[in-house]
Amino acid sequence: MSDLSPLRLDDGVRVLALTGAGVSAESGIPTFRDGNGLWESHRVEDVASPEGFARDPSLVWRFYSLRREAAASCAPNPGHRALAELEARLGERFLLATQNVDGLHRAAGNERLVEMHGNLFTTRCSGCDRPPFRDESLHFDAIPRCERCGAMLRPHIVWFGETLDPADLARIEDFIHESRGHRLVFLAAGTSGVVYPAAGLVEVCKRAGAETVLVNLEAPANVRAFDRVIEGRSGAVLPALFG
Ligand code: BJW
Ligand code: ZN
Repeated sequence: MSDLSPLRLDDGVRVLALTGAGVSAESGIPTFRDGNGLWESHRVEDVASPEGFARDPSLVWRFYSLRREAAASCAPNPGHRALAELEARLGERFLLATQNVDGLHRAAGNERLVEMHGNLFTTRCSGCDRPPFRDESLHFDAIPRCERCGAMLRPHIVWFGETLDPADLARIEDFIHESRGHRLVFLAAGTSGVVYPAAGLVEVCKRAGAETVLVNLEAPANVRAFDRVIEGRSGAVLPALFG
């Protein structure tokens, strides 16, 4: 049994949290790499990449429409709520970087939030620079088109091989940089540590002098970079950790 003693959250501590699919698993949203990691026999890379979209945009829209439909009926779990409470407690000494696109952290109340891989309920145009917009619509038949330029619309998601928004990365880097001279805790939860640049944040934080803590069901790829590893469900461990 892992040590569940609470994190020392003394005055001045800063916390950078990184979450992955495991944190939403207890809300009923499937993870990417547990099980066989396939969706209807397609590899994730084939439906979540620019090449996949160019090859078969209707398949990609079907994948994201099913995900929109499923996520719309899910609610935050105690792991999400614990992170929202931690933000309420620490204010600007807290930042949450999530790889999840389901919007559940915002639904739980987190506002100091960077959605590194985009958002499931946001769409953008693949042809013009019209700003991304909130969109809950489902597309199982026709591929949606931009009203302004006629090009295909696409989910506002960071696919494999695409770069993350530089402003999002800068916000995370600035938070780490501003933590110099303070106690910094890097807390990762529910992520397999294989997708970069998120998987590299633990090393960046260590170089900045952070204590590194991991909450995960099983040891992920980058487990050795963590000072403290708590194996367990985030919905049970996170509330205990901030107790
Ligand atoms: C629980 C639990 C419970 C279960 N409680 N735990 C450096 C080295 C090698 C490769 C690269 C590199 N830098 C960049 C790359 C290329 C690539 C990459 O990382 N590839 C690797 C796979 C090798 N990265 C990119 O392409 C990124 N772009 C980029 O870096 O641009 C510059 C560049 C381009 C090209 C080359 C080089 C540089 C973009 C990555 C975007 C990823 N997008 C996806 C899909 C879209 C989102 C969507 O449709 O929803 O995002 S991939 C998919 O994986 C998704 C996730 O956000 C992401 C991470 O997965 P996550 O969250 O870790 O989930 P799982 O399922 O893997 O793990 C869940 C974990 O939870 C498990 O460990 C469970 O045990 C645990 N768990 N229940 C606690 N209750
Ligand atoms: Zn357009």
